[in-house]
Amino acid sequence: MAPSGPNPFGLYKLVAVAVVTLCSDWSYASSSYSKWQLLNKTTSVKPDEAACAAIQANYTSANYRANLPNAWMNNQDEMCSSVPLNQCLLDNTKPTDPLAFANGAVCNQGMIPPVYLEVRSPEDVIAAFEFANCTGTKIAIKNSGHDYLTRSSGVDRLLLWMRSMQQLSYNNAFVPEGCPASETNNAITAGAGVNMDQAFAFAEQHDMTFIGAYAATVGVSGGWVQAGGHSVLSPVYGLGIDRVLEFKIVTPDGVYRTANACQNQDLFWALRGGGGGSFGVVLETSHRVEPLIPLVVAAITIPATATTFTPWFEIMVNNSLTWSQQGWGGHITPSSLIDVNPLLTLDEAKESMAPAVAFAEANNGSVVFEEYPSYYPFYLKYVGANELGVGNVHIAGSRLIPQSLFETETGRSQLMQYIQAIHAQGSSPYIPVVGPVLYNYTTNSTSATPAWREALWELGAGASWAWNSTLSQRQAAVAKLNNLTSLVEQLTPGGGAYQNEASPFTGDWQEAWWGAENYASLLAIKNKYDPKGLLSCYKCVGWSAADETNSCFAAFADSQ
Ligand SMILES: Cc1cc2nc3c(=O)[nH]c(=O)nc-3n(C[C@H](O)[C@H](O)[C@H](O)COP(=O)(O)OP(=O)(O)OC[C@H]3O[C@@H](n4cnc5c(N)ncnc54)[C@H](O)[C@@H]3O)c2cc1C
Ligand SMILES: *[C@@H]1O[C@H](CO)[C@@H](O)[C@H](O)[C@H]1NC(C)=O
Ligand SMILES: *[C@@H]1O[C@H](CO)[C@@H](O)[C@H](O)[C@H]1NC(C)=O
Ligand SMILES: *[C@@H]1O[C@H](CO)[C@@H](O)[C@H](O)[C@H]1NC(C)=O
Ligand SMILES: *[C@@H]1O[C@H](CO)[C@@H](O)[C@H](O)[C@H]1NC(C)=O
Ligand SMILES: *[C@@H]1O[C@H](CO)[C@@H](O)[C@H](O)[C@H]1NC(C)=O
Ligand SMILES: *[C@@H]1O[C@H](CO)[C@@H](O)[C@H](O)[C@H]1NC(C)=O
Ligand SMILES: *[C@@H]1O[C@H](CO)[C@@H](O)[C@H](O)[C@H]1NC(C)=O
Ligand SMILES: *[C@@H]1O[C@H](CO)[C@@H](O)[C@H](O)[C@H]1NC(C)=O
Ligand SMILES: CC(=O)N[C@H]1CO[C@H](CO)[C@@H](O)[C@@H]1O
Repeated sequence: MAPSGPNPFGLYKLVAVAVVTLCSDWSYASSSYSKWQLLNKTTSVKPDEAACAAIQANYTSANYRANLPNAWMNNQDEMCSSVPLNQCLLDNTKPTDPLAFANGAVCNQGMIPPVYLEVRSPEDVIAAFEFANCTGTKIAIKNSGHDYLTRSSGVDRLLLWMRSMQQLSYNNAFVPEGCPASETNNAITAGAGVNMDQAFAFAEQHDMTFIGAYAATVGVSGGWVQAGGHSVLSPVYGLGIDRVLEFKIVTPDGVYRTANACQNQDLFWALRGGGGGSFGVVLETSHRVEPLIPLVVAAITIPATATTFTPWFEIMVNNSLTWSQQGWGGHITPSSLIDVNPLLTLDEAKESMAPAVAFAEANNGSVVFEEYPSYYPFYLKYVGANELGVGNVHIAGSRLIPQSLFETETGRSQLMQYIQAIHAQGSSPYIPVVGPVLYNYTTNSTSATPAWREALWELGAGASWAWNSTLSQRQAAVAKLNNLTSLVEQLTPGGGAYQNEASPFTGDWQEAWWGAENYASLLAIKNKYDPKGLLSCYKCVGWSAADETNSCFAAFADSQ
């Protein structure tokens, strides 16, 4: 087998695309497409040793994976989790381990689409939708490949790869097309292939701040901004969905549209929280940016031990409400708190964090307070060093935790019990403190779950399984995750979850990720622009029980 990317099977590139008007014109392309699919079983080729070595050396590099059409960050997007033989992975703990590729090791296509199209213009997307409409092929859209829920890959889909859409511009008098000329904004407009690292650097060059994710290679225009989009600055400056001003998009009916507050408003609302890969292919997004923001950073670490776990988290739970109201945002782990604050002075910051500092000092921890003139140098020092690892299976499983739980002693003690339950299962709590607590939200301006507007923390536990695990090992990991998910759901009745980082096995996903009312409106908008369901992804708007049965998570459905 010939590796041509981290999935050693690779995938085939669709080169020339012409805009045609009759379905019969697609019959040749359609028959070639089925030939490509068949190649997965019949082709045996000589290994390209240099290509294999490069993949092995970079197997756990997010940057390497972000630049390939056939690599995703987490293995569940590449393997078919329900069918352990339907995958083609290396041993991520040791990518040179021959167990993965020698002596009859399996190499199957998994969830990786057999064919991709590198999108360079709206016309490419229009042609792809015609092909899909005429041949019944479903389309998947991939940008950076960070999705935890397998929504940017898919068995037998035609993959549209967005990474080549690299334009970036800054406008200090941006007016969304068709809006009153008086409504000007500082805005950055990014092509669909631009990632966070590029937007952060570009904004800084223009003395501006882009409010973005805590990861260098998450995309600016894809699943992040279309589903929610949190930042450590969200407590003060809001979510990605709050800050986006305009989308340029090709909808599945083949029309290139502009969606903003003044035209295609239904689509604009749906794209602000409805989720990626659902309403069309976004070619470009424009985002409100802020002037350079001076920040205070608190980086407090402790050597985590069996005895520090509970008192450390008690301090976090007891103080988080006050901290958020003072403008802090960041991440908490059993051994660290790394927070930024754009509102406090250095002295105020030290006073505010005193309980955590005292605990760290009493437990051999380290305490650093720093002032930065802007976000970018903070990003360079802290984000790369604290990013989550990739190249493995990582299933997310979080829920949004409302401020109200932190307000009462009962609520705080319930939260502590849940955090201890995560610990007891051998997992580590995942806690981005990113609720838009101080952001002045306009009612129903976005379609994500209204639970965001009450949220202080995102909290949860993930799940994982080894690259070569058996189905029963995978099912056991999902059963543990489901137990934790039901506990946190009981803690937050009527609440919600951030779809991008929620458990894929959430039972009432429509309710949890959007709320019943938003879901009904989103479904109507989906049916208006994509009546044939040419775009279909796992638990995206319009997903059905029949789709579930055919999905690569089917073997986990009955454990919900
Ligand atoms: C290491 C890591 C760190 C993360 N950090 C954060 C964080 O700090 N804040 C946060 O909010 N989230 C974070 N996430 C979650 C992240 O927001 C989601 O994984 C998100 O879906 C990534 O979007 P993407 O476009 O980069 O990825 P992809 O996997 O390429 O796409 C995700 C979804 O968007 C769709 N999509 C992509 N491009 C387009 C397009 N041009 N038009 C239409 N649909 C499109 C895809 O079809 C898919 O449904 C993180 C995830 C990882 C793995
Ligand atoms: C891949 O890994 C090799 C060896 O570590 C390194 O020299 C090379 O720069 C990497 N390539 C990419 C594209 O990251
Ligand atoms: C979609 O496909 C149908 C046949 O299923 C065809 O009649 C119609 O013209 C196609 N529409 C477009 C926009 O290609
Ligand atoms: C929110 O706005 C959308 C889009 O305009 C609309 O379809 C929906 O009905 C609104 N929901 C509520 C509760 O007002
Ligand atoms: C946290 O607050 C509770 C009361 O709500 C108190 O019992 C506990 O001692 C506090 N813990 C710490 C470490 O401050
Ligand atoms: C701190 O470290 C010292 C030296 O390693 C050790 O003797 C001491 O017990 C530690 N204290 C705590 C509270 O962990
Ligand atoms: C919040 O928005 C409302 C209406 O848009 C405005 O009247 C109010 O002053 C704003 N509050 C803050 C703190 O910006
Ligand atoms: C899976 O791979 C590991 C090495 O990463 C190996 O030790 C283990 O035996 C393998 N398990 C199975 C079931 O093959
Ligand atoms: C899940 O919880 C149930 C009931 O609380 C328990 O019986 C079961 O063993 C748990 N399963 C796992 C995998 O932890
Ligand atoms: C393992 C695998 O994915 N095999 C697929 C190869 O392509 C054919 C034709 O589409 C499928 O039927 C197989 O399932």
